[in-house]
This record gives sequence, C-alpha cells and structure tokens, in this order.
Amino acid sequence: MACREITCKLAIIGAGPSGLLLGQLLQQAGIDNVILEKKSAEYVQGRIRAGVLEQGTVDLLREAGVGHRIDMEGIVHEGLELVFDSSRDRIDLKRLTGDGSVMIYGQTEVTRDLMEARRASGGASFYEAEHVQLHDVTGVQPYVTFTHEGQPFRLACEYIAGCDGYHGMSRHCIPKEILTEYERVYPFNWLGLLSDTPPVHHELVYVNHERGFALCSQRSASRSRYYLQVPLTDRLDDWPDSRFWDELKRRLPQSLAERLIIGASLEKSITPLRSYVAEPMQYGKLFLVGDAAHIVPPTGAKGLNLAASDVCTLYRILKKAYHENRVDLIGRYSDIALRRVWKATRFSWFMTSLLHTSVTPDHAAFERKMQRAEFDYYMNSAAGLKSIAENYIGLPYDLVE
Ligand code: RFL
Ligand code: PHB
Repeated sequence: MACREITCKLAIIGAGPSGLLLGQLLQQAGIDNVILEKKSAEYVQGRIRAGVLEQGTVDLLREAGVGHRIDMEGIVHEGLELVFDSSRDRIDLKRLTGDGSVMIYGQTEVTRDLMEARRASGGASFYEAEHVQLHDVTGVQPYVTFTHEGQPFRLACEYIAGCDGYHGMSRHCIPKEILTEYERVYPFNWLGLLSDTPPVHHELVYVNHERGFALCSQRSASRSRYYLQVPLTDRLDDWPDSRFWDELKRRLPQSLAERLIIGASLEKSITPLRSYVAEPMQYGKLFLVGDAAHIVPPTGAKGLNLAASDVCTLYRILKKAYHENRVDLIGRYSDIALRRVWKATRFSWFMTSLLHTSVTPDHAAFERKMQRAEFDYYMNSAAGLKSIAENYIGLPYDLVE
C-alpha cells in the first residue's frame, strides 16, 4: 500500500496529559501539530492516576482554554495532614505560602477536557497508531513513520515532542553515549483503591504508620482514593476489598479510623515507586516531555505537575521561536526544564523517605528514629513547615527569555 504523506510543524508522540496539553497550547498559538497515540482514546481516558494539581498546572490548563470545568468542579485544598504513628499535624498551605493552595481534580478529567478541546480545535490525532518510529531527529527535516488502520504514513515535521511516558520509545532514540540516566527503585509498591464513598477527611492525609504508609485522597465529596504501602511481592488477588479496608483502618489514627466509610472498589491497582531522570531532555530536534524524561514516586503528587511545567517551558520556547524568530531558545529547553525536574525529584524522594516504613530489618529501628526526628523537626520549625508547603503547592516556573 502506498505511504500517505502528511506534514506539520510538531509531531507529538503520546496522548497523555503532556502530549494533549502541548498540542492544545500550540494549536491555539497557530503552530500546527499531529498527535500519535499507541492506545485507543477510551483506554487513555480510563487510566486512573493523579488527583492533585498545582496552581501553575491549573493556570496552564486555563491558558489552554480548558479551565472551565476545573473552575466549576475542582476542589481547592488549602492544607493537608501528615500523621506519624497516631499524631496528626496540619500543613496550612495557605498561611505558609501566602495564599497558596492545590486543586483536587482527577487526571481522568484533565484528559477528558483536553481530548474534547482537541476535537473542537480540529487538530489531527491518530489513536491506535502502530510501529511509530522517529527518523533524522538531528537532521534538517525529521520525520515520523507509523501505521494507522493498516495504512502506512510518513509525517514530515520540524520538531518532535516525545510525550510517550516512561515506557515510550522516544527516549531510546537518544544515543547511549549522550544520555545519562539516574534511577532509584523503591523497595515497596502502592496499592490504590477508588470507591464511591465520602472521603474520610476533607483534606488529604499522608500517614506514616509502623505497618506502612497510607494515603487518604479524594476525587469529590462522594468519591475517595486511598493508597497503602504493600510489599513488592503482593498481587491484587492478595487484597480483596475487605482486607484493604481493614488494613487502612489499622494504619489510620483512631479519630479518622472511626469515621472511615467503606464500600465496593471501583478500581484497584498496584503502582511501583521509582525516581528516574534522563539527561539531557533533548537531542537535535527531539524534546522529551513529562514521564518520557522523568518519573517520581507519587508521594509528593508531582508527576503530572512536572509534565505540565515541561509543557509550559517547551510551549513558551516554540512560541517565541515561531512568532519572534527566537530560534536561539530551542537549545535551552533541557537546561531550563531540568532545574525544576530535579527540585521536584528531590521533594518526591524526601516525602517518600519520610513516610514509608523501611523494609530492611537491619536498619528499620534506626531509620524509624530518624523519621521521627525529622518529623519533629519539620512540624515544629517555621522553616521546615514552609519548606514542605512551598514544595507541595509547586515551585515557581523558570522564565523563558
Ligand atoms: P503518560 O500519561 O504516561 O502518557 C504517555 C502516553 O504515550 C503513549 N505511548 C505511545 N504513543 C505512541 N507511540 C508509542 N510508541 C507510545 N508509547 C507510549 C501511552 O500510551 C500514553 O498514552 O505520560 P505524560 O503525558 O507525561 O503524563 C504523566 C502523568 O501521567 C504522570 O506523571 C502522573 O499520572 C503521575 N501521578 C501523579 N502526578 C501528579 O502530579 N499528582 C498526583 O497526585 C499523581 N498521582 C500519579 C499519581 C501516577 C500514579 N501511577 C499510576 C503511576 C498516582 C499514581 C498511582
Ligand atoms: C491521588 O489522589 O491519586 C493522589 C493524591 C496525592 C498523591 C498521590 C496520589 O500524593
């Protein structure tokens, strides 16, 4: 079958939040782009993931023209709780950061809003694209080949955004001698449960209990999301709903446990915890964006937010390059993005280390003492509280100029 030829300024690989948001912002700026996604739209839309949006992410979504539903349905949180054993401490985000907050709005909803905006903008998207391959990324005119519904395509473009997540292939186009990878895999997983039950508390509660970490999150006044630290060897079959609820109750302070309302799970999944950063985040005309370049453990609620700040950096650079002929900025993407990436990687690692119980028996007693001392320090120091608060609401974006 003859290969169909199409052209655009930017080829976007992946229709997760990174690809969809970048596509939407550029579409609005008159910079045409084509999105290629391996999975079906229904599959992408159905993935249950993040729930906490930083103010910077919400502002960027508004700028992309998809702020309407967030502003109506998102829940503003001005604080969160940290619990060590049974003692509860509140971090007052608003007071500590001078009016800062985060927004509770599910990644599934962000994805739905962005997909609808994409449809309305008329931007081209190919779902269930197969055999996606990048070519000549360091050449004058890179291109992407793929197959869609059995038809081979050749997409000629000026730049490529690799928004294809941690398991994507864009990153692997950067030669091994150029790419440096930094990684830490944590020795436990998270088991998540979604249920149509009212949240146990009106704010998020992060718990360090000697039986393991627990998190009480939410999607709405009637939908809860809970997580438990579980051993790497545990499988979903090991965790019928009743066991999940019993274990969560045991890890919560009594004041919360007695208020916990349980119900059937709508979804349950196991997530590995990993810190990973690939440097540089760009190679020739290929830019890596979001999870394609870095992964953080979810304890700091940073993954999606970091994807949004990468998108913001690349969007501002491309807009200036196309509208103001500032092509000199193109080579600065990686350096600008990585500064914020490393700070969020540090915070996510810090929160993970502070809140999870050790699985190495030799060090467990010592590490628990260290965690308690760290808790006491952070919760009783104005500087400590402020440090957690300003990182949780999201550090400022670096300027592109
Ligand atoms: P995604 O969402 O993985 O999307 C990548 C897309 O690329 C597609 N793809 C390909 N397409 C074409 N050709 C190929 N060869 C391809 N290979 C892959 C994939 O099918 C997919 O659709 O990456 P993106 O867009 O960078 O977005 C990143 C976020 O999804 C992720 O960081 C967050 O979900 C992380 N995360 C959280 N982040 C937050 O900011 N706040 C949170 O509260 C939060 N909680 C979480 C989380 C992630 C979790 N899990 C499941 C890892 C909670 C959990 C449990
Ligand atoms: C969630 O609601 O899925 C969530 C919230 C906060 C986190 C991680 C996940 O730190």
